[in-house]
Amino acid sequence: MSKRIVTLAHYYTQPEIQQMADKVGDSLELSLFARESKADIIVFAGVRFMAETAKILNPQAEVILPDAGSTCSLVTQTDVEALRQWRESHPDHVHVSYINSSAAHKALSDWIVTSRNVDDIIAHLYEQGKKVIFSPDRNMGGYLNYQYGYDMPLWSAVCEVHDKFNEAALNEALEAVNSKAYLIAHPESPLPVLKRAQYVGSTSGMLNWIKAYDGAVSDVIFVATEDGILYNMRLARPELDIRQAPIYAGCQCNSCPYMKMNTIEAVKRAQQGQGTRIDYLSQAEMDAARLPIERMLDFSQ
Ligand code: CIZ
Ligand code: SF4
Repeated sequence: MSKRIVTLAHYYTQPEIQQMADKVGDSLELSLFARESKADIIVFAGVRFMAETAKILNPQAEVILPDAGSTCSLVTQTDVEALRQWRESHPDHVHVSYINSSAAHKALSDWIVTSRNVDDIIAHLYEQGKKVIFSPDRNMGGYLNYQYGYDMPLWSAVCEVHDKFNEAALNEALEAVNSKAYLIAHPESPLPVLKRAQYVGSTSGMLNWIKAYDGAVSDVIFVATEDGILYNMRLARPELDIRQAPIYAGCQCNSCPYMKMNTIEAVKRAQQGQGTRIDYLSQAEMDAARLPIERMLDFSQ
């Protein structure tokens, strides 16, 4: 019997890759899809931590990452041994980690969160009187501390893509618009940018915001996130003036180099069984990483 193959693509991959996929989504949607999938082979056109999450949630499946180099700066900026020590230096805190983290990192966490459920999960922990440490994204953690008055100690890694959005360039771009201008932003962006935003939310949250937009079509909507999602936004609302937020004056050109390693050729090769197999995680590591992910999925249901 031939093997069943399913191809998943993240919103940040190029449009041609998204068109080749059986399912397109953000990291949470793709993880949930991978967990329920009956496929023998999952080709994950995304980055390594996402493919690892799929393997952890569906260990029966063979998970293939098209390009071995598709990492994420939140992962490469985090030394897992240093993280272990940081966690041990806060023995009375709950360790909440963003899903953009390696399997080894997740295995050192009490809860995993995504940008969609992070507000609710941390509020739930504070309501229970818990103390929380947050890793790895210091922009996201800093925004939560600012927004809700928390005092979470933060790990210090950033998304090298979102961290580039720049307040001064943004102010200039907003002022240059004659009609009304909006800003929607992903919480991986720097705090001064987030403070200017009308909406701060996850990849899917921003897409839904665009879908529900009922203002004038002459308005300009700036989006502070990776450029891949603009394709889906324009597909959903072609009549709107949607622009990527600038990273310096005149440059609306911010994309994730790791996501873009998913070329058409690499994805086609992966569909033929070639690429990086996520087969290097030990059973113990997968079991330890699954616990905090399942905790999040149970909470979100
Ligand atoms: O990798 C990222 O920056 C994001 C926002 C992923 C996701 O889908 O939430
Ligand atoms: Fe990582 Fe940023 Fe790329 Fe997302 S956009 S995969 S957080 S480097």
